[in-house]
Amino acid sequence: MKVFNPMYCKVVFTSLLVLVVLSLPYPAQAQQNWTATVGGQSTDMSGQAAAFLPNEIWIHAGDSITWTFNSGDIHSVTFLTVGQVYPFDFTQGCPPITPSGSPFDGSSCVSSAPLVLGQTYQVIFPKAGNYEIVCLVHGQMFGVIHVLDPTLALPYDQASYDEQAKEQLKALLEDAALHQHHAEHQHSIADMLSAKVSSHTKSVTAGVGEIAATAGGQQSFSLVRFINGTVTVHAGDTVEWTNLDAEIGHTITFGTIPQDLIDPSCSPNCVVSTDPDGAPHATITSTQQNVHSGLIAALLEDEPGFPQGPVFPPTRFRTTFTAPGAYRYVCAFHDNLGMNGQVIVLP
Ligand SMILES: [Cu+2]
Repeated sequence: MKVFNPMYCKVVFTSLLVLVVLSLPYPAQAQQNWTATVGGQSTDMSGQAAAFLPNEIWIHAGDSITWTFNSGDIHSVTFLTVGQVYPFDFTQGCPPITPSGSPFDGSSCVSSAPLVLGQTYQVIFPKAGNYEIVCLVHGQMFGVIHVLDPTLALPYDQASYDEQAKEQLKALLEDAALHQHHAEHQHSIADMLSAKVSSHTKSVTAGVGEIAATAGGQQSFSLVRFINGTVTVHAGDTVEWTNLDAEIGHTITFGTIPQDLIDPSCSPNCVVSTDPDGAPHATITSTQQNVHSGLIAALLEDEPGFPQGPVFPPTRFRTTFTAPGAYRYVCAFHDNLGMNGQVIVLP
């Protein structure tokens, strides 16, 4: 019988060494700066991911995170205080806009401006706690930062987060591409969801999107395009645009982009009326007219604990064309991403 086992001895010695090391006073942690990304897009910018990538991060108190913005669509990095109302005007920050490198400990809000591709924003987290990160531009884009006491172990390293970010973005953009394929090859999506107000109506899908969730929050992908957006009709016909994106609003804008992007408008010498189902409806009589749908978006959800709101915003927009011509239109929000189309009106 073997009494002395060198292997056993080695294990005991190693275990003792580990215990000694663990019981030493914990060395002061170097304050780490973590990196993450905000948003992402396909090469042609049609696919947009409204997402914090990744949207759940564990760090130590004293650490910071630098977010790099990665899309032509704007986003913000914002930390509101508990109880603070999510503001309507994203251009003002939380408000205010706070400089990059601001500390957030839950006592007062911190927010970047709306930023795009290549810009960065850093936040320092001096105090342990679980903090929600939100985007003021996209209501269904949020995540959580877990700030732990420096003595506690962290579940992931930077390389893991880089990998998660890559995988999450890939999944979102693949979904967007799949929708583009379906939408272009089965125009019935738009037809199916179009309100058939008359037989002389053609429908265009003004954006498609879906919201996904991780344990840490929500992300969404959007196809920022008018799908089959070039349509040919005859004078007297109506074109109807329908937004199938739960996250991103769009506009249908002919001519000059107006100051007020939210409300419909038409000039000169024309008005936008409202159809019985709530959709704004313009009659355009010349290629010289400026017609703006206002914000068209999938109906906003009601939130638990808040009073029932009105049916808002309109989900559809209709335009009746009375004169032959080529009518180019854009989305006033996403013209920069290539979201445009054309209505060709034949006699
Ligand atoms: Cu748009």
